[in-house]
Amino acid sequence: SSGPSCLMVTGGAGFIGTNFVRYVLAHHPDTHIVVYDLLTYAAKIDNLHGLIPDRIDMVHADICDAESVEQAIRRFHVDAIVHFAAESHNDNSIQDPAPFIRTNLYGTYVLLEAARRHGLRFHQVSTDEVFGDLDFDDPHRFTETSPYRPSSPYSATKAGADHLARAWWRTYGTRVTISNCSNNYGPYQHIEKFIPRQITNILSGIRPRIYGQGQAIRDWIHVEDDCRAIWSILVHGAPGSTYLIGADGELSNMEVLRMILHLMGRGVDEFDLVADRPGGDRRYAIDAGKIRRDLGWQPLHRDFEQGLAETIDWYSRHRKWWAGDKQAVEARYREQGH
Ligand code: NAD
Ligand code: TDX
Repeated sequence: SSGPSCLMVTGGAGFIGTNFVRYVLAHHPDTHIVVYDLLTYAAKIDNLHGLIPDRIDMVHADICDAESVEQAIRRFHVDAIVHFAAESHNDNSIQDPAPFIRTNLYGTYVLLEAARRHGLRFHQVSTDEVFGDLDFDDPHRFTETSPYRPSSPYSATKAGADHLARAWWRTYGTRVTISNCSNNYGPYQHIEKFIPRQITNILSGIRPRIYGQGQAIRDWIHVEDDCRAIWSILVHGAPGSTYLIGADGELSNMEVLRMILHLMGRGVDEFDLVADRPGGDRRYAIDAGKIRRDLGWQPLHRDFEQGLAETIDWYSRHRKWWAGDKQAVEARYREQGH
C-alpha cells in the first residue's frame, strides 16, 4: 500500500516534526503535507523554509481549536494525521503542568474527534516515558504489553493521550496507531533538552550541567530512524496497534556527557553537578522486537558516537538557529536550580 495523499503533521515545526516533514518530502513524493502548528517557544518556522513549496502548506493554529482543525482538514482534503504536537519538556511540566494538560490531553481529544468525523487514519506519537522507569539492574526492557505508570506531569499527559487514542479505536473504530519511542537526538532539537544544552553550553563558554550524579540511563535513537519508523507504522501498521521504537542505545547521562566533552576537545571533568530532577526517572530501555519483526524496520544510525559528532557539527554550524534562545533557557534553568 502507498502513503496518504494529504498528510496533516501536527507539531511539524518542532524537533521531530521538522525532521519528519523533511523525511517525507525527500522519500515519499506522492504525499502532500499540511503542517499544523501553534509555533510555541519550541517551534521555529525557519525550519521549514526552503522546502519544496508546492508540496507543503502551513496552518498556524492551536490543536485545541476544533474549528481551525476542521477547516484545515476540509480545505486541504486531509486523509491522515500524524500527531507530534505537544508540550514536550519534563522540567517545564514540573514548573507548570497547565499547558501540558491542555495541549497533550485536550488537544489530542480534539484531533481524535476530527479523525472520527472524517474517517481519517491517525498516528499518535508517544514516548517510552508512559511506562515509568526501570531499575538499573532490571533484566527486562519495555514492550508493547508493559503497564502504564508515568512519573511526571508530562509523561502522565502523554499516557492519558495514548489511552484516549486506544479508546477511539475500540469504541468508534477510528483507525489509530501509537508509537512509543525512546529519547531522540539529532538536528533541530530545542536547546532546553539534554544533548543540545550541553553542546551549546560548551560552544557558549558555559560548563555543561548534569543532574544528580549523571547516573540516569536513556535509550538514544537518531531522530531519522524514529521518522522512518513512524512512516512505516502509518502506512503498514495495523490499526489499533502499538509499536515501540528504539535502537538499543542505552547510555548513562555521564557517558553521553563524557563523549561530548571528548569530541569537543574538553577535559573529562569540565562540567558541574546540579540539582536532580524531582521524581526523575532512572532508566528507560526499549525492546523494539515487534516493529523489527512485523514491519521489517531497523535503525540505520547504529554508531551513537558518530551521530553525536554529526550533531555537534550541526549545532556548531547553526549558531544563528539557537543563539537567540540561549540566555532565556539558561535563566529559566537557574531559577530551577539546574
Ligand atoms: P518539540 O517540543 O520540539 O515540538 C513540539 C511542537 O508542537 C512545536 O512545534 C510546537 O509549536 C507544537 N505545539 C505545541 N503546542 C501546540 C498546540 N497547542 N497546537 C499546535 N501545535 C503545538 O517536541 P519534539 O521533541 O519534537 O516531540 C514531538 C512529539 O514526540 C511529542 O508528542 C513528544 O511527546 C514525542 N516524543 C518525543 C521524544 C523526544 O525524544 N524528543 C521521544 C518520544 C516521543
Ligand atoms: O541539563 C541537563 N542535564 C541533565 O543531566 C538536562 C536538560 C537534562 N539532564 C538529564 C535529565 C534526564 O535524565 O538528562 C536526561 C535527559 O533529559 P531530557 O533531555 O530533558 O529528556 P527526557 O526527560 O529523558 O525526555 C525526552 O525523551 C522522552 C524528551 O524531552 C521527551 O519529550 C520524550 O518523551
